[in-house]
Amino acid sequence: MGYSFKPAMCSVVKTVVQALNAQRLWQRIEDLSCFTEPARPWTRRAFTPLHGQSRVWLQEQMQAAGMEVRQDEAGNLIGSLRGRDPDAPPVVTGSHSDTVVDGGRFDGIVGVLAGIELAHALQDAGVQPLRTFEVIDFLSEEPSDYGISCVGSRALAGVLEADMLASTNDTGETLAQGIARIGGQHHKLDKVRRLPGSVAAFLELHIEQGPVLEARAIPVGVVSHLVGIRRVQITVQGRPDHAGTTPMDLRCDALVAAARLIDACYQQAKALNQPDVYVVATVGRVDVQPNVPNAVPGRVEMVLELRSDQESVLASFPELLLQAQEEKLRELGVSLSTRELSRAPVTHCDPAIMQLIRDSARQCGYDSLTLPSGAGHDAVYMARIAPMGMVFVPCLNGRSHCPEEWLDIDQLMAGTQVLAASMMHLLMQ
Ligand code: HGY
Ligand code: MN
Ligand code: MN
Repeated sequence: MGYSFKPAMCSVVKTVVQALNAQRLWQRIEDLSCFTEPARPWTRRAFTPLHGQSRVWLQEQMQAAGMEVRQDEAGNLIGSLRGRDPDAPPVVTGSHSDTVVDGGRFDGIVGVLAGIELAHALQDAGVQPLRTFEVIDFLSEEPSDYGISCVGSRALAGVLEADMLASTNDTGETLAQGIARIGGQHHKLDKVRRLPGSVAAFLELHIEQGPVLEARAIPVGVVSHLVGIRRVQITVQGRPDHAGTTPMDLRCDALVAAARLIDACYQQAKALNQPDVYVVATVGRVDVQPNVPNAVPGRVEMVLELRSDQESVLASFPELLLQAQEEKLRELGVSLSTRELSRAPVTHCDPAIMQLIRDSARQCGYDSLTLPSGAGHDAVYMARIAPMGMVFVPCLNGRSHCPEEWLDIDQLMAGTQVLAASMMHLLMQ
């Protein structure tokens, strides 16, 4: 999609950007952060009653901003402001309001609330754009308890596959049942699917979740591409035994084997990094059975998460790792099985949208920096159906997925103004 800066537009863009209300936006950040597990701020997991309650509040905020609100069959909460031309494909923004466990108050949340703030500013300024404007709170961007992330945006892109819907959480409930439990209809996902061309453009505002913008003291990031992410479940099958009576050389200790695999994974990822090759590998989830002090661990289930900007690394890393460790694991008397949970390719942002964000940042008086995203986002799936761009804002010490996650109101407003200006240029042509 092309666009051009037209002076006449700039005056309308300026009117709407000036109608953005920092206090109203910041109050919404604070109000939404109240929906957390009290003992673990900030934890608001998708598919929980707490997330459901926060969605009721979010719906009220979208309505207060003049939006019509619905939940689609995949559990996405969608606010829309009708444009003058109902037939023109909408311009969409959004992100996610669910968190990781012990997460922050800004990851995902700033993108949803900044979108609502733009709708509110349009209403306050009495501006009805040519195109319909949509704000989406995507369901479960964070890896859900079923092991699947970006549930709502995958559904919208038509890639929430049957095997994913059959994935289960610890209670044995499937993702499909979880979607039904929160009011979705997993057997009607065809109604959710948006075809390429049905959305004019998608933009997402997000905290960088990394250190670059803060270190360079630049207020706005223009994302160039997002790393590919591959998640593989590895099951190490040993033999549970009495911890006191089983001699060391007769054990099949699944956790010792898993520990060796995890260290090998760490070393392999470190070795692959080059100035122009980004590779990170993490085993952040480990379930040990029977997980008691006086029994030799008989079974370990863990998730290897790999991220890289190189498709060749994404394609081969787990296989190379297991191949290299095969002999050592055999000596430990354990067996391995793997199951691919998900795989997202390296995703490039639309060059015209990137330039629009740069131009909008300049129009709003901000320097910007082009940089990649090491984090995954719903924008990866929206890029399958529309020209996509992302606006980053700095976060304190580059930290995220932790309670220390923070950005200040001015940093948030800079990103919101640039998102709003960029969206306005797209909404008006
Ligand atoms: O894990 C991620 O990259 C994102 O923050 N959910
Ligand atoms: Mn996250
Ligand atoms: Mn996020």
